[in-house]
Amino acid sequence: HAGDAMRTDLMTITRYVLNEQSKRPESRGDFTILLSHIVLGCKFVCSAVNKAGLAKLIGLAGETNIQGEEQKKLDVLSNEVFVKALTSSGRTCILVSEEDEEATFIEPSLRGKYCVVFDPLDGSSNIDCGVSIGTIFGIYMVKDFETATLEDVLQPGKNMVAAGYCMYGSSCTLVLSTGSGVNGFTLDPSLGEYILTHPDIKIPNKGKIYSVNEGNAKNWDGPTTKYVEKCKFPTDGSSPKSLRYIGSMVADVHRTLLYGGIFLYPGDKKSPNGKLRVLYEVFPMSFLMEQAGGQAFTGKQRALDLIPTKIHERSPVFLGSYDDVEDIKALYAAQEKTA
Ligand code: P6P
Repeated sequence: HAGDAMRTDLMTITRYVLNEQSKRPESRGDFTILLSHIVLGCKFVCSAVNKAGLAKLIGLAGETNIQGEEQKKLDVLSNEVFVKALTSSGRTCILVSEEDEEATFIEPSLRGKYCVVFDPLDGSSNIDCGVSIGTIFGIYMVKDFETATLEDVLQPGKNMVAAGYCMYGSSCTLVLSTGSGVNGFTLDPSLGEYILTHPDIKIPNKGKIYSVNEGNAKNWDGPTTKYVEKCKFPTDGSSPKSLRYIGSMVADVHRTLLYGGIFLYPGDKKSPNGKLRVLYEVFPMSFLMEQAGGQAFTGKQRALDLIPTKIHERSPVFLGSYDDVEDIKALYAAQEKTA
C-alpha cells in the first residue's frame, strides 16, 4: 500500500540535502556537512528547551546581551552550542550571532567557505511562559575564505545560498530553503532524525490574517496605519482579517507561511528602523517567503535587496502572502508620490 511505502521510505533532512547536493556535480559536500552541524545544534537546543522547565535552566544568567536584554541561560547555552557546532564543522569563516556584539572570525586552520548569520534563540522573552521560540539562520558563500572580511557578511539577502528556522514548540519543526523551494521537517525524537513532513511549502497568494503588535499603533506612520485600518474595516465589502500576534517571530512567520496572511514589524516614530535585525531575522524569513511564492518589503524596497552596513542593523519588514504585501506596497508608493 502507498501508505506503507511512505512509512518505510523516510525522507530525512540529511537525505534531502544529499539529494540536493547530487544535483550539483561540482559540489564537494561542504554544504551538506555545514547543514548537518546546524541540524545537530537544533536537536540540542530542542532537547534543552523541552527540558528547561524541569532543569531550572530558565532564569537569568545574570549577564545582559548587547541588546541590553537580560540573557536567560538558554540563550547563552544555545549560542555556545551553535558557535561550537559551526566552528567544528570546518566549513565556516565568519559567524554573526544576535548574542555576540562582534562577528566571530574562525581560526585559519578550521576555515571554510560559508558565513552563517543566526539568532540562536529568537523570542527568548517568551521562554518562561512556554510560547514557541526558535533558531533563525542564513548562509552566505564567500569567494576567498582565507581573506574573508566583514564585507563578505554585509551582503544583500538575495545573495544568501540558504536560510531557515527551527521552531521549538509542540513539535520541533525545521523549515529550510537552499534556493529551490521551501521544505519542512519535523524531529522524530525516537529516531533523532528530522523527517520531511511539509514538502514544497507554498504560501497562499492571499490570507485572512494580519499579524502586528497593535500596541505600537500610536507611533505608526500613515501607510501602516491605513493598511491596518483596511484589515479591520475593509471598504471593498470583504470580511475583516483576523489578528494573530504571538510575539515570537518564528511562530508568527511559521503560521503566516502555512496559513497565509501578512506579518508586519513596521518602523515608527520611536524606532524608524523597527526592531527586527536585518541579517538574522529579516533576511532569512524574507528569503523563505520569496521561495514559497510570497514576498517581503521594507517600506522602501524589496527586503532582500537591502545592503546592510552593520551586522546588527534593523529594518522594518512586511512579509507574507504576495497579494497582501502588494496592498501595503501600494500605500507606501502612494505616500512616496505625495511626499
Ligand atoms: P514586540 C522577540 O523578542 C522578537 O525579537 C521577535 O521574535 C518578535 O517578532 C518581536 O521581537 C516581538 O517584538 O515589540 O512586538 O514585543
